[in-house]
Amino acid sequence: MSQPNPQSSSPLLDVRADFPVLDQDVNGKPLVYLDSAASAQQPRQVIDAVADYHLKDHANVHRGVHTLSQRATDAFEGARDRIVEFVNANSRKEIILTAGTTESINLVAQSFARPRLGKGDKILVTHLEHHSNMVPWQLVCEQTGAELVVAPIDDHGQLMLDELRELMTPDVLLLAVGHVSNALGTVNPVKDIVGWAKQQDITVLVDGAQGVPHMDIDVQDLGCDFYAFSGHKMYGPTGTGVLYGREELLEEMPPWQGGGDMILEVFVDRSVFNELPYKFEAGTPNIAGIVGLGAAVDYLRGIGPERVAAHEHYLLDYMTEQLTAIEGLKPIGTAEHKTSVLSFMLDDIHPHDIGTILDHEGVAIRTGHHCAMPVMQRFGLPGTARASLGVYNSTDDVDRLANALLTAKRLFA
Ligand code: 7TS
Repeated sequence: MSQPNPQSSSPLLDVRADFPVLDQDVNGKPLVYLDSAASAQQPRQVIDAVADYHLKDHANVHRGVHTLSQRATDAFEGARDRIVEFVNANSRKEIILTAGTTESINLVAQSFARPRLGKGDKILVTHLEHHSNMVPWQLVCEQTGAELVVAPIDDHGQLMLDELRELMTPDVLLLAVGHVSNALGTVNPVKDIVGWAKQQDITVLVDGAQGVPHMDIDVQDLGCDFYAFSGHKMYGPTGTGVLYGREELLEEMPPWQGGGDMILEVFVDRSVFNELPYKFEAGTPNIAGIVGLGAAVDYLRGIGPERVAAHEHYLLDYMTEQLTAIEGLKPIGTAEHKTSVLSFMLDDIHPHDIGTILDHEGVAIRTGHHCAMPVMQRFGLPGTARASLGVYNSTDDVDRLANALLTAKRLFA
């Protein structure tokens, strides 16, 4: 891995060379990738770990006595061990390997919430949520007759904490709250929020899809019951993810999918389920992907979450300064605590047109509703342009973005 220059006091990392995909021209210009909130690129270390697995070790896991199956199992379970340490879970029983944040949240909705919910009960979410932390709760409320309650946000895109606390009533079974808003970059004070919810005996799920890649996560310190995240936003492969759950709750929950691996014994009329965490991992998993996720954990820990955060905070400040200096550029989401995301409008140019012009300049950003339509509705917008940062970005990338936006302005003048 590239190391920082020890002489330099700049918090900026210099790891771009670890990411082979960034070494290319797009539309005749060197690629600037500012869409890591949608999916981060993978370092060579992750790509090599996946390739090595395919080249040398592939077999099914937990099934064979033969050497390859044992190697595959060791690699797969080794990734779980790394994740236990990475988020400071109590044990490997608390780390369920999934296909991503979306699957992790659906698991909790169907296995934890559904059996417990009925008419008169509530699920509490916020107006800041990604669809993945909204729709599964809508579905389970429809299935059970429970009510979905939505905590408001203010004009800066921050949770209105007094209102949120007032909504924490005894009939709320579970609060589902994002750690960081993917659409606006707002960092929520989840530790405080969990503390308030716990006073009311409310179970808390944190959607950490945008938390894990950007800061040190300690689930025991946060005190949450569930924490969900995706591999591909933390420099790992797509189709991988994690559900951390407190062991006591996971023990009580029924399996949510049936199949191989999640059982100890099967008779034609009944089954005995496997122990944690396997009870929630039916069928052959994404073994290669999870091996890559383990390598992504090593990669992030190799840099250090504090250094990742310092790099991204510095760059976000720089990007906010450079972009807000452009006449007609309006940032959307101006929370006091933000990380790695800048959503904006430019004059009255449609965000998709901005995205297209930027692509011609070799600059990749996301435009649209960012799978957070309620956030857009709150601001009365169909969508925004969104630049999001990762460990490989630099002030040069931000300068290229700013210049491309000036080009867009000229074209639409
Ligand atoms: N929660 C948050 C906060 C997210 O940002 C995303 C994906 C998800 C959940 C879903 O993750 P998945 O890996 O299961 O799909 N966010 C985005 C985004 O901002 N642009 O594209 C996907």
